[in-house]
Amino acid sequence: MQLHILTICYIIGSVTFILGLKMLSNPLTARKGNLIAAGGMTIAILGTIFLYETEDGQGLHNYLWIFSGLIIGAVIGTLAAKKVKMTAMPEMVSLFNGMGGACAALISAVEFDHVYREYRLDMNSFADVVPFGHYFTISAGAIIGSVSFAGSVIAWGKLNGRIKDFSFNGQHIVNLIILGFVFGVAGFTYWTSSSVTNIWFLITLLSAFVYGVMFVLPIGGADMPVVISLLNSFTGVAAAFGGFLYNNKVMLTGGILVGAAGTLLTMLMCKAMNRSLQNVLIGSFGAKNAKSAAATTQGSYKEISLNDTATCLAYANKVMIVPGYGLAVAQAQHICHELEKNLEEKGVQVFYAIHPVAGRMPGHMNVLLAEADVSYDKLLEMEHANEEFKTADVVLILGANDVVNPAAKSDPSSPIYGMPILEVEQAKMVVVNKRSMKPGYAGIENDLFFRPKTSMLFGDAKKVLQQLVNEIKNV
Ligand code: TAP
Repeated sequence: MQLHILTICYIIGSVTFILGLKMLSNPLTARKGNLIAAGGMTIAILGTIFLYETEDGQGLHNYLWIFSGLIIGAVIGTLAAKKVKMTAMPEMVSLFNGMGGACAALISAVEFDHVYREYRLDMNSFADVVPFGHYFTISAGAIIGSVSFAGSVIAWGKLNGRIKDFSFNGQHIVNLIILGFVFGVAGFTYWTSSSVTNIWFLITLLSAFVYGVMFVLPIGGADMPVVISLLNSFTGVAAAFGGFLYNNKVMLTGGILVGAAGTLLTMLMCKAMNRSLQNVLIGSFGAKNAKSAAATTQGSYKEISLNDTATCLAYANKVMIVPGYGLAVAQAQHICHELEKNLEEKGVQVFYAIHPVAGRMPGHMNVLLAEADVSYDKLLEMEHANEEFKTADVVLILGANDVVNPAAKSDPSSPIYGMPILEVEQAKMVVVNKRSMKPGYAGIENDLFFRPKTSMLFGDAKKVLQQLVNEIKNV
């Protein structure tokens, strides 16, 4: 009977994950979707804690450990989520993803220890007593989980600027050797009759960790979005292996959903960057190229005053706003929405052009603008936006840089070469708001700022937008 109720809990969990994921695809339903999936997850966790029985009819009894872990985790997670600044959200998401990978690796390590003790692996070889399928599930969860954990920690450091891109000649060969070593030791652990199989397993875990670090370190320029999505899918797959190990259906469903969603996102990000996955992982992007591209741009730029910008905006028929990472840094989404409403009151059509990798996490600009209640209909995806620019009078770029950099189309030496960009120059006039002439995430100069159609409006996006709103009221 207990088992049947637990199965129902798992079905509820699985269904709510699918519903939640579906609802997450639209900002209007995303919050509710998140809550529904979290509710389903809570039911599945509580069901497991109170209703799970082993084959010999034993339930879980170590409640002190379980609830201590749950409470500590819940307190840290809640405080971190409440305290985090919106701008630090991408790095926190990366860290949380890494924690998922670490959990999956730990589950595999615990199961390894379980098998090790049960079958006295200090005296027997794994291959003699455990089917290969079971060992494969344990080691795959351990390896993928460790890679995901290590890679996500490096991604976290890169997103908050603490870790710089690092690459050296032949790094990809070194990485392949490390990967070969990981698989080699994992295989050796299964077949060896060594009395220290557990040490070999530990070496597998550690070398997978080193591979995770080495695999993400060299990826620079603007290719991080692809890697972040790939790490998401790794965590999902590692969790699914955990589900297999414990025959836990809800963990399996959750892992498969995250793995599949992460894989789809990786493919979408590759498409957005116009790269193949292989190109991102073993291509030669990074700081070296960034520097050579940075040195090439020359010339002078022209500035525009607040007053002139306000006049151009107020008398335009159609204005396209291009939000970027700087808008999130300035937390200027609310005042941006106010500017949009003021312009519309004056009969100006306003749209937002959304680049798929603008900001620092997938869907960053959508989330940011949804927070300020910007209508979803106003958000145009890149292809649609590139059509609309042709009929726009003014393009107002707010804290975006790489996603409008023409070098992506014209400079084969640029680390962002090949990435589709928002083609803002098709509009009659381009106004760029940023604080200085400093480059964006890819670390390269932007020739757009020096082009005849472009005018620079320097200042923090929030302050500039506030002043623009005031000026427009008087136009
Ligand atoms: P970026 O190219 O990073 O440019 C942002 C610009 O905002 C900077 O040039 C900065 O110039 C300006 N800025 C910063 N704070 C500001 C403020 N308070 N007010 C006004 N401007 C401000 O951003 P993007 O165009 O959105 O491109 C995103 C980049 O990040 C791409 O290279 C992408 O590949 C990468 N990336 C994306 C992701 C995901 S998943 N989306 C993940 C990792 C990396 P100043 O300092 O001069 O103000």
